[in-house]
Amino acid sequence: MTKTVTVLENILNANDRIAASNRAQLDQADVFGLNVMASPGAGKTSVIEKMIAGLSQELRMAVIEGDLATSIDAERIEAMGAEAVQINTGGNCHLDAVMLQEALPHLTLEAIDLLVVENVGNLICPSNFTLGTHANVLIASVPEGADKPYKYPGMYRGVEVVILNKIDLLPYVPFDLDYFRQGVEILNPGVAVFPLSCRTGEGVQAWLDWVRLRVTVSVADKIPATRG
Ligand SMILES: Nc1nc2c(ncn2[C@@H]2O[C@H](COP(=O)(O)OP(=O)(O)O)[C@@H](O)[C@H]2O)c(=O)[nH]1
Ligand SMILES: [Mg+2]
Repeated sequence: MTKTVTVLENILNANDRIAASNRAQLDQADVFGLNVMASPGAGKTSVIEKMIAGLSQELRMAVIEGDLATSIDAERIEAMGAEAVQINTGGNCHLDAVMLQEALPHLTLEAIDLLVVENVGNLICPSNFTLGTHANVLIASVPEGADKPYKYPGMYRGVEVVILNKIDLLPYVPFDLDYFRQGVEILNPGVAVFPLSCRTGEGVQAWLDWVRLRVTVSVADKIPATRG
């Protein structure tokens, strides 16, 4: 009789267990973790740079950068004045919970309120691997085309927020915003969508407001209720 080995399922179960332990570490230190996913070049690092510029007066931020190779993005983050840890996946197309587990000891979690994880640029694999962060963000961008929600449903289903970056290019690049929004809404009803431009700054404030609120609510959730 043929034996079937469910390798992928076992890998994902093991990943989830480590993700749970990562989450426990973050919770213990009152750190809110954000997993930022997108295709290469959509503007992940640019959005994180805007977050550092706009939020670091109020929130202590650190960034974990996931890339196949190089520390180019970590250097960009450090140039903005935030602490950065680079993970090189050596060919892997996504971060997984073990990689985050190995990166966390390089940070002083007690000195951080918001940990942003820039995942490897890819619209398929990262959505299959939980990291232990508290929210998943997907950054789409105008030049990629409005059909991406329909083509990459797994990614669009598994996120709490969708950013549409590079709206400064809308006058120059064909992009049907309604078609895009419809696709997002079908896959992920009610998901927050933030159209913005890192280039002009348009829409960035609304995104920063969401982050600020989300971090505050998360911390407030953990404060034990007082008895009257
Ligand atoms: N026109 C335009 N270009 C942008 C915008 N945001 C980022 N870019 C450019 O897009 C390219 C990729 O950005 P980057 O943040 O490195 O993307 P990542 O690979 O997803 O981290 C860079 O050349 C950025 O300058 C934007 O809002 N408008
Ligand atoms: Mg980047």
